[in-house]
Amino acid sequence: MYTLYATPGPGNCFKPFLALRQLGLGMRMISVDVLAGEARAPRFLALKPVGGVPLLVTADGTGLSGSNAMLWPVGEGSGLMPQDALARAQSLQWMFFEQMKLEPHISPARFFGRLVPERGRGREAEMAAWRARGAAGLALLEAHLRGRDVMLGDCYGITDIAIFGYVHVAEEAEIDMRPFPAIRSWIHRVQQTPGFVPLSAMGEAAIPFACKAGAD
Ligand SMILES: N[C@@H](CCC(=O)N[C@@H](CS)C(=O)NCC(=O)O)C(=O)O
Repeated sequence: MYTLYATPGPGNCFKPFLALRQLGLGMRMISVDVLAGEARAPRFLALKPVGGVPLLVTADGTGLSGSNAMLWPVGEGSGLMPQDALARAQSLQWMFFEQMKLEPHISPARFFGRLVPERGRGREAEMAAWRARGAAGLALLEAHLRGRDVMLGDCYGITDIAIFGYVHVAEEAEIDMRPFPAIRSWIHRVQQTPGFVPLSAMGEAAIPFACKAGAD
């Protein structure tokens, strides 16, 4: 049984959630209110010293940071895993790409533009820069996905999940997706994979962090 500390909303939190759901693995989700500062509260930092969500705690009590890193133990032994050393290296290559070229730009543009617009006021220049950098990353992804059904090899897997987390909500960051037809088709294919659940499903069965134990 895994415990996932996450906020329903961020693509980073959705990645392990989607993988756990698609594999039918036991999961208890604790909802952390990042806007209220819960991901920086002493009680949370005792679990994850670097702060922030998501945090995945394995059955033996090991805490894991890094949404893409979480996909490895969750996927191990399943058909979602890249099979050989080269494929694993390629998977890591795309996960690092996601954390450098996509997530740091799509995430804040979506957060300040769509999710919490009152915090985005006065940040128009930054927003434009995030959108431009996000679009530049998506152009590289578009070139990779042209002529492919999935990110790597012939099978949907953890690399697709890592990339999907933010790419499927790039429109919510007000990034124009019209120049990226291969990405749009791939998003549709991911949404048809067995056991797929949308990001909105994260709110359904979550236990609020504030109710899990005593107040700080
Ligand atoms: N690289 C990390 C990024 C984690 C991250 O930036 N988390 C954000 C939400 S997406 C957060 O918790 N922000 C609030 C905070 O750090 O207090 C990952 O992939 O998990």
